[in-house]
Amino acid sequence: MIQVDEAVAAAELQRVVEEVVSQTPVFDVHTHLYPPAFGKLCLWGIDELVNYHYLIAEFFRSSSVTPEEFWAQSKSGQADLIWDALFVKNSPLSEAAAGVVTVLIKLGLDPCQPNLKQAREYFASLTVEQYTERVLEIANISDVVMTNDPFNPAEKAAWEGHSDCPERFHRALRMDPILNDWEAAHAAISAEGFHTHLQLSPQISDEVRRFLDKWIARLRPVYLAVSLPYTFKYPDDTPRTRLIQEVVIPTCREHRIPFAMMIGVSRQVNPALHEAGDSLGFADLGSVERLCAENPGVRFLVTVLSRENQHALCVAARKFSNLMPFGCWWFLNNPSIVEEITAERLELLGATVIPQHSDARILDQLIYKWAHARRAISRVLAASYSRLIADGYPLARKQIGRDVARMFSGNFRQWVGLPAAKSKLNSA
Ligand code: RAT
Ligand code: ZN
Repeated sequence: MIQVDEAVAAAELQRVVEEVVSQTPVFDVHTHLYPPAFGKLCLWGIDELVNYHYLIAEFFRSSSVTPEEFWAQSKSGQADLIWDALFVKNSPLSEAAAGVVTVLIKLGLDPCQPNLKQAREYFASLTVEQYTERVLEIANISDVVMTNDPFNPAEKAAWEGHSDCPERFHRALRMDPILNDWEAAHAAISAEGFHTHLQLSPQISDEVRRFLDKWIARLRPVYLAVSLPYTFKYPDDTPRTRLIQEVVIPTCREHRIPFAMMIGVSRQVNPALHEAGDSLGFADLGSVERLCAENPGVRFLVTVLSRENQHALCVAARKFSNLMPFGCWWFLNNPSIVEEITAERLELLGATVIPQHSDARILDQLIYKWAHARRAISRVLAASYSRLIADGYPLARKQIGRDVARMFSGNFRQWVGLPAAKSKLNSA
């Protein structure tokens, strides 16, 4: 029973919510980061930060440099071009550009320099180990989930060389080729000594399961993951449906690992932009509902890329308690859309969601992605609580702490079977 004398006053609400949100550590459930021991796979520093593919796409809108000319440059040459076009000759208004400004300011650097000299000197003075600790501390992140792709030769070599990974860098087994390009997956899996064939059969499914079992033993992943096109349909008569039914779902069941689906990509609509050339489309969320209905014992983590799919995802989650919506993905990770989606989720699902993930590819991005996410989430939470207070509800600070801790780490920990985190917050 809440005592009225511990209730948060309306005038204090925004400040209290911001304080709780900034002090609550985050478990970042989807990133593309690696710990320092992974060498070249671990991306950090100003040249990587400015070369983020979100910024590369924006660069071509503000420069007459062609993609061919751009890709012919060295990484630092590319960063110089982007800095000049997006930060010197233009104001950094977009979310990806504003993010770089946030990172520089939080590190004590000047975001208005005419070139990258100052920033390069700063990063040259640090080790990646020191910097990793610093970033996780500034961003107040307890844990991150990596994206571990056994079909990527560099990643495969890293795991075969050393599987030493700090516990706070959790693994996620990404299996896009298996579900999106069976021909390529078959070639890679058979090259590892498994007896697969292009023509699927129960024996081939068993071999693919053995391949996944091997990688599960090596990575101990918190979930299996795939990015699916917006045309994804389940069931259909492609190898994907059969592989979901005969390989992925039984593997998730046996190992008690959730299945994460990221749905809505339209790959390479402009291949000249390389990684920056993907777009999105509206997906059929009836497919998600059918999977959840058929497999009540399997937990699904789902994020969708189209803004127009967000409401249907919330409604699906109301019907299926084995469905956990997560994050505002990629083109949705902009403050106005994060606020809109978070409000929609709170209204339809309360605190039973994972409001955001960073998708950081470069370590430094954790600083801005989480500073901006915390700002957007605080606004939406404060608005929801203020309506309760206006109606006479005595809201306690510890309730705010409990809700935020749940959304920032508790829901995910529970979903993937990790023990609850010890609270660092004084919730009184
Ligand atoms: O957000 C991104 O950086 C995308 O390029 C993708 O990596 C996406 O997040 C994915 O995991 O496929
Ligand atoms: Zn991603």
